[in-house]
Amino acid sequence: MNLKLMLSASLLMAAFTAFSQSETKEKKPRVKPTRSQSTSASDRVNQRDRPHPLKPARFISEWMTPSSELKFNNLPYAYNALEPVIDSKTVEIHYDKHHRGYYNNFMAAVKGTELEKMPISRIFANISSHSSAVRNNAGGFFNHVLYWQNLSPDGGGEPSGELGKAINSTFGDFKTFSEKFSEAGKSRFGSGWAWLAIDLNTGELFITSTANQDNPLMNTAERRGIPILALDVWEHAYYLNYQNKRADYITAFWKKVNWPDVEAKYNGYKDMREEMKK
Ligand code: MN3
Repeated sequence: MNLKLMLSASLLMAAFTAFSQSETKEKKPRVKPTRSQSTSASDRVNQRDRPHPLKPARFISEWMTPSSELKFNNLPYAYNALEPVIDSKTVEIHYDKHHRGYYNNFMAAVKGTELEKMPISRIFANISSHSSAVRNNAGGFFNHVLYWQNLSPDGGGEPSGELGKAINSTFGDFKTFSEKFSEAGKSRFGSGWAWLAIDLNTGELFITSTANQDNPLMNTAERRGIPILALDVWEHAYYLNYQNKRADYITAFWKKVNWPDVEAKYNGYKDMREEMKK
């Protein structure tokens, strides 16, 4: 073996060793805990380290943790950050009173029950066998997390990448999609939500709406899917600014949609359909 060859071989070996070590380091905290270990001290540390929600591969794991470990996360922006589309007072009451209330009531509803050790996605998959307190508050908590993440002070425009392509191939073009989605929100009678979701069986995108705090992950939904874009059409989401004019709120909503987040959810969730069915 000549010197040059030896040198490159040892360089290669050093690079490989460094790579293996970084792989080991990276992977260690991600080992899925067994149920009996799920409340250990090290898991609680991992919960505190929960990464930023916009990173889909990591974000997804949040819903795979037992319900008792879910946190009421900070709003990703200031109360006034969505003005003039959604006014500061509405965001404050909506996040700090309504959303927090759902979170607290959900935690209280699962406390001491087997649901405490269940990921919220699994609770949704069997929601028809749970109490209305669990259904309303688990939904209320989860749906609002999506809603806040789906909005951004720098939002608006149109999605690009894989999501943009999927929207065009499913609905024809973005305009047709946004009209159909808006219509789902406008025509929802009473309180509820409009959704863009990934069909749990086919992987196709679809638009749907649900009443109250239901969502498409629930086994009671008329078409089951993983929601990636949520629009809250309860009056508490818009009444201070828009009064009875829900249509105006929906028109303005598009100016604040956080497409990078919706796209990240699409890319992250589309291969998780089997897991979410359980
Ligand atoms: Mn709401």
